[in-house]
Amino acid sequence: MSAPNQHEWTLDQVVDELLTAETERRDRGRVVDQFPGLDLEMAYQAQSMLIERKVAAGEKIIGVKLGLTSAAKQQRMGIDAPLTAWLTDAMVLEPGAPAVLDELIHPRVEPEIVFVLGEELRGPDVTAERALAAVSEVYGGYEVIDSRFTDFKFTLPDVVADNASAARFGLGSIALDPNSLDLVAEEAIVEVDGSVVDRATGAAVQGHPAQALALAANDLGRRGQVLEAGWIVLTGGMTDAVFLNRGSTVAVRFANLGTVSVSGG
Ligand code: OOG
Ligand code: MG
Repeated sequence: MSAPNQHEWTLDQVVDELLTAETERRDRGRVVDQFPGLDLEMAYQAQSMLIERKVAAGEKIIGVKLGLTSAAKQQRMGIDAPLTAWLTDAMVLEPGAPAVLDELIHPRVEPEIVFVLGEELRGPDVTAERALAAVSEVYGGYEVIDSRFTDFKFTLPDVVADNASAARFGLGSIALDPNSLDLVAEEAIVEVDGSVVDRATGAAVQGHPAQALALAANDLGRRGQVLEAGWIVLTGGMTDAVFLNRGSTVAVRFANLGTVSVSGG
């Protein structure tokens, strides 16, 4: 559905542009420049339309991701507000599977604490405690982000419309009960080809990754949407993301959640 607005363009055009960039693996300029007046609310509408198009093409929604939940990410991207976006089954990389660089534009990898929901979460007014109580399993994971914008340069409406640079993600093989570890203290060490490049603890993610989960539930709740039982939630990059080069491996060593890695293939 094309939401009418007072501009000379439609949200369908915004979605067309972003999907074309993704399909043709071409980075492009910001959509806020091409479509003047594109605000945050319209950007979330465009994001919904974009994901509806993917669903119509056969992809299945399997969860949500948060973006820009840590100071490291916010500072790098120059945006100090978290955002939510969608995960589909087409984004999943099985353990050991490479991120195929020919399918991507300029992928970067970031460490993420990942939740699987045992029950639905419906905002608004979801607290971190309530959010954590809905979690059945915690994983150590990574996300491969791949902004459709040149040099990852974007404003908040741009990155929201672009489904928060979502491209690929993977989970480790260890699933823990959320009550069995201290998520604030859980450390992730990021290595590129065996050299440590960055590290952070779960405290980096909104003080506690469950705060990020509550934020997602409340954000979706305001738009009349629900986090469903069984869904995967990426709580946001704990550190700045690192470029993924061909033949190179990015590994994330979590203190208790095991090691996950991805190579550029
Ligand atoms: C936007 C997506 C941010 C995260 O975890 O913070 C994100 C970007 O950095 O391109 O996925
Ligand atoms: Mg991320």
